[in-house]
Amino acid sequence: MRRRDLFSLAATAAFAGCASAPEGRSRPNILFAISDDQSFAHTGASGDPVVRTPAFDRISAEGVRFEHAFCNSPSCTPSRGAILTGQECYRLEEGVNLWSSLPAKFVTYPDLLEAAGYQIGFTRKGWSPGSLEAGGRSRNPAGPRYDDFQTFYEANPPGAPFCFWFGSSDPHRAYEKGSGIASGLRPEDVVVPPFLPDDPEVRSDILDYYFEIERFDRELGEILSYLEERGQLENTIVIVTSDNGMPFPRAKADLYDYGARVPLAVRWPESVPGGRVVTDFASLVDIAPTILEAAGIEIPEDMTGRSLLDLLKSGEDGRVDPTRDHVILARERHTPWREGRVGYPMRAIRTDQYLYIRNIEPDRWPAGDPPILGEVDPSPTKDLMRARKDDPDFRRYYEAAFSKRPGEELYELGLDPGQMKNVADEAAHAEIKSALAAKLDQHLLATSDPRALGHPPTWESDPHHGRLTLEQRQ
Ligand SMILES: [Ca+2]
Repeated sequence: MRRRDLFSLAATAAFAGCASAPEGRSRPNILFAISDDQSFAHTGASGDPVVRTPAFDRISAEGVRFEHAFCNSPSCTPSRGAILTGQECYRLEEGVNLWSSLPAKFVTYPDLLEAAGYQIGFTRKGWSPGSLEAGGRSRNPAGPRYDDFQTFYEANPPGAPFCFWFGSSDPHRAYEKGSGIASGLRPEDVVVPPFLPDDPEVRSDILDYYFEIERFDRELGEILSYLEERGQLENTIVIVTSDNGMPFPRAKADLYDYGARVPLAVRWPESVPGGRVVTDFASLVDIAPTILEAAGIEIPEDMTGRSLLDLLKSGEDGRVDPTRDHVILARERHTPWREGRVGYPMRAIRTDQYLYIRNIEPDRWPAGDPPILGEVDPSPTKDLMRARKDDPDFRRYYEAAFSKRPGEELYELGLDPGQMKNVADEAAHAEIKSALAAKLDQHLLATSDPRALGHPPTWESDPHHGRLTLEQRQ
């Protein structure tokens, strides 16, 4: 626990154990809705001209939308582990890897809410993928599993506060090819990100991804309507985000914006003035302490995330807290499609103007060994980029996604928002590069990253609990 005096601890414990908060106000419900592989840019509220996300847009319009929200690691398991524990993925031992375990000693925010009298549950994709048993757990770290939100809600005693995790598997691949166009979405309206070739195949693939984002959003809308009909929506903190970015080359599993920057909006009309857009940097590590503070529960000392509650309550737009001017990103082993089944360790710092990435093992292939390049999910876009890699119009995109990278990368975002021109070796940027590296190291040391502390991690040899079939990665 944080070092606070005994009176404070006792008061908090008493509050947490009560059926209702002081002054007769009931404790807020929590609805955490998380899509799977959705980049920051792909919501209506953030300005995408094609994808339709009325439920996300409503949460944004009636709450706070974060312009600079980032997952901690752009890979399902470590991202979800960081959300649930409020700790950076490299603090979670084996939990830093995809298809790993989350050792039971790591307390999650649903556990703490349950101990304080909350009804907790999740549906579909909670902490995942990985092995519960290998972590010494008998249930998902997100709580008991339910078929859907309605079943969970109806099983609860009337009036009991709840905390529910709605984990959609959209827009994770595989997609039904052509589903986006078949649903009426227009390929000519797609904004192709600057790191992908502008080709009809890519545009159609992006529309299939949008089709699934829209499905997630519709289901979120149904849950919001259900709560509204029961008079519960106003006392529910609704948080909507994603675990990592779009499943395309140079996006998911990479630390560039389309891999690590995610949508995030929070609505809580009782306490949070709505209609705001904030530019403060928020990490999904901050979600757990935010929820605990809103519920009046003491934040454990080993939660390294910082509560967003003051910011949410501030009523201000733009940069509310000047210290929230950067975020730290990390990755270890996503898929092990390399000789020796090792990962591709990276750390990064993202500020308003720069993205600085440190590739710890630059002799390895970032997207996995050729020719499988198994770090990148199979897709029509990946197939196209591989098939036409010798075409001058495609070569640079192929190189950016699949080739080896130097030990350091630096992107100047004002000139290069697509993060395609590495200026790490340019003398003009030497000073800022070293300042960013120092700031990154400071954070890694302060949060006990084993790599920063010089403790040889076992991550490279930790078990992979999933199946590894070649067909899955081609
Ligand atoms: Ca994911």
